Amino acid sequence: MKKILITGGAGFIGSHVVRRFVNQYPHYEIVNLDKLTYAGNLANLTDVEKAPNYSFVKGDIVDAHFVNQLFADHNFYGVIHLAAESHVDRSIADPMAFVMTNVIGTVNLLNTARIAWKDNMADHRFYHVSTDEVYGELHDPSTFFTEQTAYDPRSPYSASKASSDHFVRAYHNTYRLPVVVSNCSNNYGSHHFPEKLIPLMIHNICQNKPLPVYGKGENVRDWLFVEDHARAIDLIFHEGKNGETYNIGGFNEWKNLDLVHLLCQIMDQKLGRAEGTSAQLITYVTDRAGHDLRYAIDAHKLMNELGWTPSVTFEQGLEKTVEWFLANQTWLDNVTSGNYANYYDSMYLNR
Ligand code: NAD
Ligand code: TDX
Repeated sequence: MKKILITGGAGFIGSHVVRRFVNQYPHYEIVNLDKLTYAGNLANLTDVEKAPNYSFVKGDIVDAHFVNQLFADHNFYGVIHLAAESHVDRSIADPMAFVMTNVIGTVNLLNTARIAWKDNMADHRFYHVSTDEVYGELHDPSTFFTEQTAYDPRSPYSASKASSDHFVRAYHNTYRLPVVVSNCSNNYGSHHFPEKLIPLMIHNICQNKPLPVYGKGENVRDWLFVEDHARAIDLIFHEGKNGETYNIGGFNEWKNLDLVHLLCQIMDQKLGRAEGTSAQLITYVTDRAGHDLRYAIDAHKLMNELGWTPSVTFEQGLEKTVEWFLANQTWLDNVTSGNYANYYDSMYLNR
């Protein structure tokens, strides 16, 4: 049994990665390490929590003593590192939380792994999951972010992720730590925390609340279905070349305002409302400070070298996503009221 540590496995993307690895690889033992911040929710993993090859550990990647002890207790073959503070607006309000988890937490994991693996470094793998935001913003509509694009982070969130990416590559160069890095575009799908654009809009449409569009809604994002990201992570973890970076994206660019209109249309149909009802909730609000204009990923390296392609169209992925949110109102109510914080106590402390 190979033991794999997945950090941030109770979050949005992490829970999809944990689910995939637990189900696809019964011969791996998956250890999910998560601090359970506001964004971490064990209810994201109810379908796999009793699997014999899955276990959960509550802890903070910033705590060096704790991380050292975890590596001493388990002989990890590999790490898939997703734990992070992930919301740009929160990084503007509280940058230090992003420095602590995204930078210090990542360096803690790197340090511990290099010491634990020093006698047989080549037999291991450290996978760092990162974002397209490290490349900055694009203005010319014909350009895309490639793996060669120079870093130009412009928000505290992207600066902290860029810093962590640099540390990961520095550990590869300096200590020969066997790393792979991926930089992915905006994800969407089930279990997405409703502070991010798509789940926030779905939630507010259901509740008949205003739909806050920042600025004029002209900023462009490149959207990828979260299960396709998890599939790419699986492929890169197993077949990616040591020391390499892979960009992941869906070639699926949308202006925010167009996307919100599309969601309003889908939701009107699903909720049996007259066409145009939900769009009346659109409200223009003050723009995000330093709001990046456009992100767009060139994913050709991943497609050509490892044979990855997205499995669903945006229409299919969005349909599945909306249906999941409508069928899981309790999940949405719990995360918006904070009730899920009690879930850990009932599942893990009282049994
Ligand atoms: P998320 O905010 O939904 O989940 C983050 C998880 O990390 C949570 O479960 C949280 O409890 C945990 N965590 C936070 N601080 C921790 C700490 N100090 N110690 C241990 N656990 C901690 O984030 P997400 O959207 O699932 O993103 C996961 C990763 O993917 C992040 O590294 C993010 O930068 C990257 N990413 C996200 C997107 C996206 O669109 N969401 C796109 C590209 C890359
Ligand atoms: O209420 C809103 N109104 C609005 O217009 C929110 C929450 C967002 N927006 C805009 C800002 C962005 O242009 O929508 C776009 C998407 O915003 P977010 O969902 O906050 O995502 P973004 O800032 O693009 O970052 C996301 O993609 C890359 C993730 O949150 C990051 O973790 C990931 O690395």
